[in-house]
Amino acid sequence: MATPRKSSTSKSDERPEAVVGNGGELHQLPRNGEVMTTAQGVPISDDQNSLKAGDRGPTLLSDQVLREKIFHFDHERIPERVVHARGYGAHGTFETLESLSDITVADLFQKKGTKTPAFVRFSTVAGRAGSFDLARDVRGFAVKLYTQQGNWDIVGNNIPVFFIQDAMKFPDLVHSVKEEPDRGFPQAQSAHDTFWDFVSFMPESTHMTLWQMSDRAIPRSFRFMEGFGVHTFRFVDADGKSTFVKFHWKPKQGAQSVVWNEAVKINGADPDFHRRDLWDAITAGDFPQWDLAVQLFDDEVADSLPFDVLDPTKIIPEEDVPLRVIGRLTLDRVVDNEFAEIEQVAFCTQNIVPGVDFTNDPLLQGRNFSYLDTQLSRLGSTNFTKLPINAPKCPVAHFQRDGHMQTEVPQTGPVAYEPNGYPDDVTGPRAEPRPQEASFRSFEAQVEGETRRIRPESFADHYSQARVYWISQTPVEQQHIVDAYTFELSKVKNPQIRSRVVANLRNVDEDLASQIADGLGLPLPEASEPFAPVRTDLPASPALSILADPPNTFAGRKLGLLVTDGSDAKLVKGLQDAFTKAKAMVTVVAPKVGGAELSDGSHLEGDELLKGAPSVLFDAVAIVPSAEGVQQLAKDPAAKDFLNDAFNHYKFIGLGPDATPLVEAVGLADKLDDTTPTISSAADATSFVQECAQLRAWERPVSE
Ligand code: HDE
Repeated sequence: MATPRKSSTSKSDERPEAVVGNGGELHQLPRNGEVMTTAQGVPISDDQNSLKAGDRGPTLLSDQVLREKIFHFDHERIPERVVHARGYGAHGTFETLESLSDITVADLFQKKGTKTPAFVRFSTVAGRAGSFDLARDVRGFAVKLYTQQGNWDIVGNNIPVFFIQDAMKFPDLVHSVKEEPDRGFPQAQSAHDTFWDFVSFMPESTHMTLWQMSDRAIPRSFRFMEGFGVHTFRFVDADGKSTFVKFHWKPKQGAQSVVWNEAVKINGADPDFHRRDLWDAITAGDFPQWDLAVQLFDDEVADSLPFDVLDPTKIIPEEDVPLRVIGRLTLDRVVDNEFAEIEQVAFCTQNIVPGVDFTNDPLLQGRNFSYLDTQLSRLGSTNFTKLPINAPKCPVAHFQRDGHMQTEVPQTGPVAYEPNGYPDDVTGPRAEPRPQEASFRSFEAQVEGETRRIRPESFADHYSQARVYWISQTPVEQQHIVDAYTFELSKVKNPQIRSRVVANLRNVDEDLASQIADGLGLPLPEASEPFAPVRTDLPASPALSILADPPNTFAGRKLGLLVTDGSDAKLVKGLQDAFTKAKAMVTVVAPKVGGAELSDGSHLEGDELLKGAPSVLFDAVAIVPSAEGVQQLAKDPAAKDFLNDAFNHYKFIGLGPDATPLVEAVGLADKLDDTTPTISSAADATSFVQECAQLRAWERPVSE
């Protein structure tokens, strides 16, 4: 098993060495067993007791060791991100799979096989840093590529469209979804009046809310999400010619989500479910991977599409412009320090490299101001680029100087400007005309027109693609969307808001709108007046459904294996072997965390206590108690929930031959079928893992 953690060795009482200019590598001072010092490097022998006058006397202000320790502690927190505050990340590598040298001069795409260090941060949007992982929310998918020509940040989401078309509206959108300012709640939720009030007046949000109400907004984990650059960008070649490009990250693990009731329970059972999942997978050597696929097209194709490619509330269907896989991202190293790396990483949409450029998407243009600006209040200094996680891994040379927390001595000599006539050894860096591939040159575009505060006519159709999304979902997914709208709007206290949302949805699909109205007990309102005619001729795009293209593998997923004392040792081993062979993880759950004595007298270590590990934490479960053990389980609410929830969440359930009393105790005896097989042998275990590759038994009639 690979272990990506750095090992730290215990040293003698040598003093730590100073670490200087490390080229962006994260550094750790050697510390284990070292002499403890103050921040000034003064060795100290007592870090536990403050300096007092007399045995029980007052603590003295003259205790500089105490003052320094408390001073630093008092200032440990920095402002959390105004959005995307809760997140988690990991290091990895991006490998170029195909040269794109005919399309872009971007250094990393010149040669197949080029490897570029990467750091990725996934996040929820609305919740605070301490909120739970399985909020119904958009997920951030931000990738920093440390290329040889500077840092390139693709700051995307797991949903390919956005709520608004113009950056000017972003503060309103965010204020509406965040906690209501008078009461300071609800947190990490869109299910409240202000959010739905805002979007009800914002028909352009309709497309994105359909995605947000879909299972995409409750992913199984970060590893099972797609990522999207959202905006249309440009690739630029050596002649300065541009090709439009859209970025897609496709998980090799397959896309997967949980069901809503499961999400609610996971938040209680393990609020860190997503970050733990990423950590566990990487530390177990199961490195998640995403293909980077691009949609490439020119002006002619852009003009032929029924939507404006500058409108971030629209996608370009994969069926119209196919995806081309050009690289692969592998995350293979967990962080050494959450604060230094995940909290301090600063993504900026403005960070692009030669060969990449922006388009006039008005949302992107606004973002290019916001991300740099926000780092100042979050990280406190213009020198945030010197933090190891943000520092480029290529040479950096400029005359920017000073500022708070300047950590480098950038140059010697008198020169901090250009042009200058000083000799070569002190003249400093020079910016001179260079070919496109050698330095960044903004794409040369023709601009004309009057300056006006307007929205282009070409952005006016707000419903046609929302309809395409809806008709592209499987019936199961459509039902989840209806359920999610009904739940969210049920939390809205003002019935007029509910009505306005449903009025907008009538322009997407009558059936969708009437099902939601029915679920809310709301008289069906008149449809709202669309700004542009809704196109009902656009075909479905199967690529928009998660369930239409299942991964058909249980690899990377987790089996919860419930055992008791006396469980059949051969069966337990058969299950462990079959799932491990299928590259899945197995967690042994037992009434006592110490584990169980199996039928052959061997001891099986437990990973989790039954009361602390509900089945929502697993992708499938196997329940193989002994004939005696099951009697206890049949009376245990935790065991009953374990089975009942797994059943109601459509999970595959393997049942040992003696599990019947538990099955009867939860009233499922007449509901067993192929998706709840009896496991009596190692061969059964092997076919069970194959069944589990379907991930969920969606045909199961859980509500009957
Ligand atoms: Fe962001 N966004 N955003 N956003 N965004 C931030 O930058 C902003 C938008 C996204 O893991 C902030 O460093 C504006 C779209 C991600 O550190 C801030 C607008 C997309 C992350 C900001 C948008 C995103 C952020 C807060 C509309 C998907 C987390 C902290 C014009 C394509 C990055 C920070 C991380 C974070 C502004 C819209 C994705 C305030 C003004 C569209 C993944 O700068």
